Amino acid sequence: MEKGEENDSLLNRLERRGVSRREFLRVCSIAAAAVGLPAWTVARMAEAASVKTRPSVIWLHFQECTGCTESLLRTSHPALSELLLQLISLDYHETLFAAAGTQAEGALRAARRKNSGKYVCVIEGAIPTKDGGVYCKVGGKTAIEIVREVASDAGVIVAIGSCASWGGIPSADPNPTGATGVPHLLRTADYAPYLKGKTIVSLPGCPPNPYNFLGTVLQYVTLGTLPALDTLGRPKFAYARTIHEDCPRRPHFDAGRFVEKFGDPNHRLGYCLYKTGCKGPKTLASCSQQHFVEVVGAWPVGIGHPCIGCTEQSIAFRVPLHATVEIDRPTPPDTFAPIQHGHGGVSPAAAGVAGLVAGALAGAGVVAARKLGKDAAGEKGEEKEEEK
Ligand code: FSX
Ligand code: SF4
Ligand code: F3S
Repeated sequence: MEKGEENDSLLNRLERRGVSRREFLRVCSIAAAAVGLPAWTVARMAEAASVKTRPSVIWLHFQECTGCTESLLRTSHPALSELLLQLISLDYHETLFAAAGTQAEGALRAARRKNSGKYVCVIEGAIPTKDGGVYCKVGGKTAIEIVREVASDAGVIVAIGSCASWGGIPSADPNPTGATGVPHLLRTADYAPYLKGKTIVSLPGCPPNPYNFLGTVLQYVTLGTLPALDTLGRPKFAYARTIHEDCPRRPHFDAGRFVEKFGDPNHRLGYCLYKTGCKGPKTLASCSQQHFVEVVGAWPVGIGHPCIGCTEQSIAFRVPLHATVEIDRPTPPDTFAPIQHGHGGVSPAAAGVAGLVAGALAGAGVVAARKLGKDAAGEKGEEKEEEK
């Protein structure tokens, strides 16, 4: 933001940069559609943009890799991340701040004072609790102290990424620093008084899909409400369905077409990655519907690697990457998502029909179980027959 612009509305600031109201509304429409907000919220975004006050956001970093911030800034449609940064007043963010040292600490104090009780406190990274929390200090204070202070004055708290949501990589066994997530820390007896009944929104993922943050913030800015949350504080719009339910490779799963090992012909054909350890059937996340950085296919399964269940505390960094998980609900859906192009081989229609026929004839649960138990050689021969 340029000097002197702090008190001007977003629309005025954009207009000075040559961005018309029409263009702004177009970007708002894309953003609203991407995160599942109704079309009428676009008008609310325009209203929010024409007022001078924007919600203050204080963004803290602890034990993490900064991938959450990086993925948010790497949206290939720059207008989306720009829109987000323009709709909020990012008053403190160690990665994006030009200021450092006492100047940065002063900015944090000032933002807390000015917006006490109202600001959004975003926390990225896990919090080490062992040995008094000495394993992560910023400006001479432990992460525990900083969370306690900043969270106690916040209006709402957002734990972004798996590290902040439940501990993530830093909490992997043997968890030498006693790393834990924000909800767990702030709900333990010693720290619960600082929470003062505030809502904690959790956006797990390593990194989380940027749209989950974008959708949460857009709703907060435009409607003044938070999205519906599940019992773990995760927005239902992004964490109510498993990866497996909407996976473009699902027709292959239902038809019993599996990659047996990385680089085999089935891998090149884009078959299902279940046998190479895909955790999609046990992972609640929206990646299979909402790919990253607006690039079609930019998500783990889309580039040929199994989902490692990075949103799930009981799976990520605990269950070996390529170990298979049990299938809870093997029954196929009535309709199939299109198979991704670019992997060659099976046409979307052919694989979809194969899945439907198999499901209709014997029930895909039976088919999948049968296929899962088959040896690779026999299965390949059968699939060749099916493709003819
Ligand atoms: Fe990294 Fe964020 Fe993973 Fe953690 O993401 S992408 S280690 S969830 O806190 O920066
Ligand atoms: Fe997709 Fe993985 Fe499910 Fe296969 S097991 S359909 S790759 S989510
Ligand atoms: Fe994570 Fe699986 Fe999505 S590994 S990024 S939840 S596909």
